[in-house]
Amino acid sequence: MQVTIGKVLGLGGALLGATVAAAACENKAEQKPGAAQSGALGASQSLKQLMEARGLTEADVEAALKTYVPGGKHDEYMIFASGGHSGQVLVLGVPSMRLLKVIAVFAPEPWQGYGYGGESDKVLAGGDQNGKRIGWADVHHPNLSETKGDYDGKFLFVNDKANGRVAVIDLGDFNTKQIVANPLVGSDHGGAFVDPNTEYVIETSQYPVPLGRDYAPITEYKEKYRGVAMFWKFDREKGRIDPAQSFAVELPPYTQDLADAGKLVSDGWVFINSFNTEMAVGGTLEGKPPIESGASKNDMDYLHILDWRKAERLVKDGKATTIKGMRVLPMKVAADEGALALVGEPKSPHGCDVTPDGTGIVVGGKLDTHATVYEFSKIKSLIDQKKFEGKDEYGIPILAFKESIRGQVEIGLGPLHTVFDDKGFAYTSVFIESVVAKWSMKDLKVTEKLSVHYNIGHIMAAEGDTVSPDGKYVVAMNKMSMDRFTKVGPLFPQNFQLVDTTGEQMRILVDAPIGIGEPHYSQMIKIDKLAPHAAYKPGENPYTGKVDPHAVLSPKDARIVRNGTTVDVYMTVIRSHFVPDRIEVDEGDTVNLHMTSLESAEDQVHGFALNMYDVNVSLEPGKHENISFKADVPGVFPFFCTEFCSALHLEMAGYFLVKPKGG
Ligand code: RUQ
Ligand code: CUA
Repeated sequence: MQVTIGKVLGLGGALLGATVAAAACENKAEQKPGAAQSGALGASQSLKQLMEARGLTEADVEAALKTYVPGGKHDEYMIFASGGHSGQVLVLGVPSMRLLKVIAVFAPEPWQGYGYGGESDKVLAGGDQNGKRIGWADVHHPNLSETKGDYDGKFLFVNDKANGRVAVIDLGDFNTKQIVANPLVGSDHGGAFVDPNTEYVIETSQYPVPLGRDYAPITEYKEKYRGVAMFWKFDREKGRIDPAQSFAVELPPYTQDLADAGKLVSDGWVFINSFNTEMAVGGTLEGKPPIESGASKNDMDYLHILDWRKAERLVKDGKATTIKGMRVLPMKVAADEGALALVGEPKSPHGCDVTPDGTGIVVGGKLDTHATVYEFSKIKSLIDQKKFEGKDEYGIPILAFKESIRGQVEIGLGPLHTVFDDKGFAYTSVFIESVVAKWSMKDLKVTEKLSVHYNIGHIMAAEGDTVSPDGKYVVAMNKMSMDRFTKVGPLFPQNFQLVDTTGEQMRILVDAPIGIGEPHYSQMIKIDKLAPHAAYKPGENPYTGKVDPHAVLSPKDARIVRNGTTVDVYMTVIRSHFVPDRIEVDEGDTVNLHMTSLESAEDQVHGFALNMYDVNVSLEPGKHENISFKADVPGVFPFFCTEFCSALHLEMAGYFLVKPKGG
């Protein structure tokens, strides 16, 4: 007997025969009512019986076969997904959708020892604003570094929409190495995306403010409030953003939204959409319309078209002014020199996505039923000919909408973001309708709609932002899950759905609830492009990439050195002891702990936690950590390892004693 499995088993070879032989089907034993659920786990059941017992359809079994990855086998792709308000980045495997890691980025994370006294504190401090620690972030759009328009697997950049910051994650150790705070504005949205060779990490603002965030009355919104496009210079050698080489371009206060960099033919350009070109400023208590309705009056907002290479040249030629230490190219200069133009875009647009060949820019209209496809060559020739329809009140030239587009796709209610496959199809997330709309880029016609669950925001495709997307998978990133999962209280999980796009029809393969929210964008990279290291070099400081000057490479070198009221402790860490394991200081001393893990075996991790002083670091093999604090609380404080590293893990401990003043 055989159980026929649906014909569309498209993905990759062996799994995909049209039938699955159910060898155990000779077992004719009748299912007893009530025995169904326990029977479902029995080893000798036939596939058909298992399906019946668990209430699974053939489509379910097909989805399971396409996505099940046994322990010990690895996934084909990796997803880097925004962790939303958690401030972190989620790493998932595809097709299993297993959660592999949560990378600590903008918020402290105890397991990774991120933000609890060690070197990572300096990274978090990079995101301070006005000397204030910002304790959270809203991570929106992770973007992988690119070389020639293809993901190179080296770095990941993410933006904090809430506080206008950008982080750099090194995929050598999946650690956040740098956070930079935008000195000009307090929020961003178009970012953190890169040009095809990652010369710049680009971040465009969201809510306009006076640049530099100084005070100006809201009645002077049009005159004093501004948006900005930041070009953070990325130094690949150092693996860091170089703020001194970075610059910004001033933009009108149009509430810039999403953005994308050109590629291939449009390389060197950036496209930024906007809403609230009405420049509504609210005033609900004063009886004025809320920003929401004020911002929805016009039929058209503006897509901003920016020639960033020209802007870069203008900045180099000294045409920029400096605000809060950042070089800012005035929009008047950018416009007059032909580096900045606008073109209309239908009603409250969202999403701004350049096609893989770089010829088109797709913009969704939240309050429109269309996605508009702009044609880069048309835009370019209008700009070259200086053929403008007029200028906005800031003197920025406006191109004629009709002459700038390839066409419009009738999508449905609430199109947002668009991604691409390898066969000339685009996939647009449609928020209000809760569907993925698949459409042909050749004739701009929708060919299929797939219901997703529910209210999809972003959508993502395998290698979808490169010049050569892979096809195969699309991921719907849904805002709501309603009835999809067991209830966990009034705050429901958000839901990623893995969609198979290889067949004639799209199929949902996995529902993957996400335990933190609200996730926005993600990117999916082929696993073989990543080459993370399994351990650090002995004594390596992960934040310099070098052997730390304070590294202790042998227990023989472990020591405690007092210098006035400063105590330096040079400590080694290996299964299952710390050397030294007794440290005594005087109240008020400054204590510097220098700790090196002498482990070299893969996955042999220790932690170091110190009572009272809020100290906790993770010590992966080879890693060196430096911790500094003032011993301002007298008493006796155990320190101990926080990873179950060996049978004698609990014994991996010591004492930190602080002798009271005058004691
Ligand atoms: S934005 S849906 Cu940053 Cu669309 Cu999230
Ligand atoms: Cu080292 Cu537990």
